[in-house]
Amino acid sequence: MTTTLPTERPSLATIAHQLTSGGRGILAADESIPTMSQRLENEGIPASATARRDYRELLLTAPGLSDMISGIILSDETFGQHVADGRAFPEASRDLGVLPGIKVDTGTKPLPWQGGALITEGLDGLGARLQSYAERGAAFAKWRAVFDIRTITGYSARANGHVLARYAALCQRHGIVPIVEPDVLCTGDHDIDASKRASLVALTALFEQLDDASVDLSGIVLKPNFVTPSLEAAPAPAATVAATTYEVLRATVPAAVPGIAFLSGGHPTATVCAFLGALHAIAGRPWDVTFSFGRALVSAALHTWAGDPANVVAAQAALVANCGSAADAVR
Ligand code: 5MM
Repeated sequence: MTTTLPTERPSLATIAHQLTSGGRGILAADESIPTMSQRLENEGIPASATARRDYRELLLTAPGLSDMISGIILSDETFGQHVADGRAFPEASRDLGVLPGIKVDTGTKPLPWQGGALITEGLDGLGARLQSYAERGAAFAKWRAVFDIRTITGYSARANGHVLARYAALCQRHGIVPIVEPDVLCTGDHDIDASKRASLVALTALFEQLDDASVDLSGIVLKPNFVTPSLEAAPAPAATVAATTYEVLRATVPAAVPGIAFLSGGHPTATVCAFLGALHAIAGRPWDVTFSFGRALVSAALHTWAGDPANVVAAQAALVANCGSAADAVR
C-alpha cells in the first residue's frame, strides 16, 4: 500500500494557491450524514454508511478528475472510510492528485433573540480534531456560516465572523488551510440589491474578525456566494451577476487573499458556470477565482448512479462533464 502523506508540509500560501489556481477548482462532497442520506433517498437509494461511501468513491475515482479538481472536501464520516482497495479516502485522494479537505463545523443553531438568524457551531475540541485530521493527511478544512437575507442582522454577521475567524486561526495553527464560507442563501424572493446588501454585511464583518484574530490572509481560501436575485425571482444576466459580485468583493476582500472559490447555491450548472466565467473574465482581479461547487457538480452523477453499480461509469462521466464546464469557466 502506498503512503503518500508529505514529510514536509508546503506553506499555507502554497496550498491555498494550489487549490484555487491553474484552471482547477474544489469539489464540495462534504454533505453531512442527514443531508447525504436525504439526497440518496430522494433518488430512491436506501441511505447507509456503505451507500454514502460507495457514492463518494464513485466521485473521487472518476477518471481524469484531477485535471479539473484541485481539492475535495470530505465529511468526517468519509474521511475515516476506505476505498475498495483499502486505502483511506485522504490517502487515495492524494494518490489521485486531489488534495483532501475536511468539513469541521457541526452545523447551525438559531441565535437567541435574532429573529431566526443562525450561528454555526463546532469550536469545542476543534484544536484536537484538526491535529488528528492533519496527521491523517488533511491539507485544508471548511467551515460554513449560513445567512438568510430575511433574517441576517449585524450581530449575526459579527457572531459568525467571530467563529469563522477562530476556526481559521486554529486551522493555521495546525498547518491546515481554512476555507472560510459565508453563505448568503439564494432562497426567498429577493432581488439582486438585497443579496448585495446582505453579502456586504456578511463579508465586512468576516474580514474585520479575521483581522482581529490575526489570521494570515495569504493562507486562506474564501468561499462566497455569487450575488444574485433569489432562485424564485427572474434571473439576472451573467454579466450583471459578475459585475455586482465583483463590486461587493472588491469592497470587502483584501488583495492579500490568494483565491476565491465560489459555492453554487442551488443554481443550475450552466447558469453558475456562466456567472463564474463572466467574473473570471474581469480584468485586473487581485485574487484567483474558481469554483467550490457541490450540487452543480454532483447532482447529475447522483441521479445517474441511482445506487446501481452498472451505472458507475455513466455517473462518473456526468460528474466529469460538469467539472469540465466549471474548469472551462476559469481557463
Ligand atoms: C456539500 O454540501 C456542503 C455541506 O452541507 P451540509 O453540512 O448542510 O450537509 C455545503 O457546505 C457546501 O459545501 C456548500 O453549501 C456549497 O454547496 P453548493 O451546493 O451550494 O455549491
